[in-house]
Amino acid sequence: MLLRIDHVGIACRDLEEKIAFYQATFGVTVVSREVNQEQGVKEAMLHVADGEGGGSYIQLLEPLGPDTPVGRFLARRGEGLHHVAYGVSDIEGALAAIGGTGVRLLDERPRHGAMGSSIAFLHPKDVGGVLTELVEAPPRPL
Ligand code: CMX
Ligand code: CO
Repeated sequence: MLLRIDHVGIACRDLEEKIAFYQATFGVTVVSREVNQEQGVKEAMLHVADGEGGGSYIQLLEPLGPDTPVGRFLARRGEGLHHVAYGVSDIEGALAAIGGTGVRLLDERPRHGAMGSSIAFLHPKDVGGVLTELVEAPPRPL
């Protein structure tokens, strides 16, 4: 069901500062910057590698305010690893299969993610304490 690790999501207070750190330290490049109002974040995707199902990225996340998922996370735990995202080829099928195992779905239907992807989250309490995201990449242009 899982194609690859699509990205790791990292919560930070200052997006530009963390982008500069990742570029200087790991030589990775920003391939997308977006504001996602629905998710309450300003974010950047930094490219790590390409795989068969699509790329792998570091997703840096700055909250748009304190009353957002990443804002609450920063207040409670401080900066650091926020979630792991796995690539899937059929996100609706994956949600149906995983929901059927009893894991709580935070999104019954996919939402809009970075770079035209479809995303959905699984409850961290049902995944051993790991906030888990599923990502279906957009269809490749012909
Ligand atoms: N990783 C692991 N555990 C987490 C967590 C995280 N990122 N965020 C919260 N938790 C834990 C809390 O510590 C809490 O545990 P305890 O009860 O033991 O203290 C428990 O989950 C419930 O937390 P809560 O009080 O309900 O916290 P929130 O109201 O912040 O909700 C969550 C948590 C996961 C339901 C919410 O953050 C959510 O819906 N996330 C999905 C959307 C999201 O994170 N969007 C931003 C990223 C967008 C992107 O990747 O594109
Ligand atoms: Co993510």
